[in-house]
Amino acid sequence: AAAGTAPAGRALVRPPGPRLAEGIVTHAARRPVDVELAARQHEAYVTALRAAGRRVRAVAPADDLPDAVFVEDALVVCGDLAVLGRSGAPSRRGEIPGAEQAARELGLRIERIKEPGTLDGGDVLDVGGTVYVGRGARTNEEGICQLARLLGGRRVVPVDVRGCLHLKSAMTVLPDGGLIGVPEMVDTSVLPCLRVAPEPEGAHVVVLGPDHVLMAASAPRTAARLAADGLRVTSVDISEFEALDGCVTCLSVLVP
Ligand code: CIR
Repeated sequence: AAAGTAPAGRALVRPPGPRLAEGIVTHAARRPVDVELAARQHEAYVTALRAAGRRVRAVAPADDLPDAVFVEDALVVCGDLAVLGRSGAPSRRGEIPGAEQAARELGLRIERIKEPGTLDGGDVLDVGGTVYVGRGARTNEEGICQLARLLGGRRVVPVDVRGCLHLKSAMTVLPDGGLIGVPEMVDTSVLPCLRVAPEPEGAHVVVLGPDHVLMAASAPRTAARLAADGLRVTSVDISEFEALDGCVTCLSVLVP
């Protein structure tokens, strides 16, 4: 790559299946999900990743598993290590074998969270120096301890989350390493400063490059603020996934 343009790397996605509308809903208001619209939204999401230079690999579809499209929850990738999760929601554990296969095909080392540990990838926010891990309905203390052991020397900080599904429902990281999110949903006493997103959907940012982020179209005020700060913001409509408590981060796993 030319100076200053590190290769963008890869991304794992998993196409939505025919039973998507049966996915778990905990926080959103239950409403019908348009499966065909969801498929088109997913394609546009993949197009946005590709446009940013990501090589996108699809995990084999899992048509019987409504929530499989939220591939981020099945595995955590740190460098050349993939840690397979074990969701606090038993109905999501069937997603692991397909995720494991994809991680093997990428040549990653495989480890796994074991009973009685639970962990969803949506609870793991790697900001470089520190890995924040949400403690809540999907990820327990034992799961966090197992992850910390597997990550060796990394600094792992548990963060209690409330009123949302995962840590990354409440906060994510900006390209400069700063946190952005909803302070009421996380225990801010264990965090450095958290930039307040002007709307809850603005808590969800995928870093596509040193000055480029991907966000949901449902966060226009946050997008405008970040653009005013000089970031390039790509927005995608993911309404059908938001109806199932999903957000932009959970539809992919970025792999170096
Ligand atoms: C679930 O409740 O498990 C799915 N309906 C949504 C998962 C969203 N995942 C994420 O934000 N990491």
